[in-house]
Amino acid sequence: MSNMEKTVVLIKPDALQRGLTGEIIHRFDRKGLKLVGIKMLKLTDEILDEWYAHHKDKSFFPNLKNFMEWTPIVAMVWEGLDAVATVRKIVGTTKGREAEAGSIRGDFGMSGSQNLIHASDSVEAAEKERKLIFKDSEIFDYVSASECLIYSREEVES
Ligand code: FUP
Repeated sequence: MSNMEKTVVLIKPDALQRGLTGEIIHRFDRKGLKLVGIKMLKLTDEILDEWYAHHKDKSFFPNLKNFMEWTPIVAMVWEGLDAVATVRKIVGTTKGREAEAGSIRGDFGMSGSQNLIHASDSVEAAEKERKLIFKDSEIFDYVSASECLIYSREEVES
């Protein structure tokens, strides 16, 4: 199916501590994205060094790692047409106080470092991130009963 993508979302420690886990999952659910994987885990230095390899020389990197290891996180894989860009739009730009109202960061956050949520920024990043957290057997392939309400036939069959 064209542009059917999987993307990775992390509910970060600040969102977990603030009781926003359900609210965040609800937003992706209501949008019409399909949940194909979910687990709770504690991130490690090994995972974060790979995950944020492109940030490893930045001054904020040590604090970022500390923050991400503060509590367990909730990791999810969501599937949908153009899911990577769609989820980034729902998440909002990095700094909460500048993020669009209506986005998760725009509605619930003020910080640019404690910013509630992570979402893959490309299909390639999504694949890399998925493999760092999920086994293949933890990603589910199933038919969504609501797919015919969410997409036209042409959109999913083209
Ligand atoms: P995003 O894709 O919006 O999550 O943002 P980036 O990939 O640019 O940054 C990844 C994470 O690094 C952010 F979610 C928070 C952290 N960060 C900081 O702590 N300080 C900064 O100046 C920039 C990013």
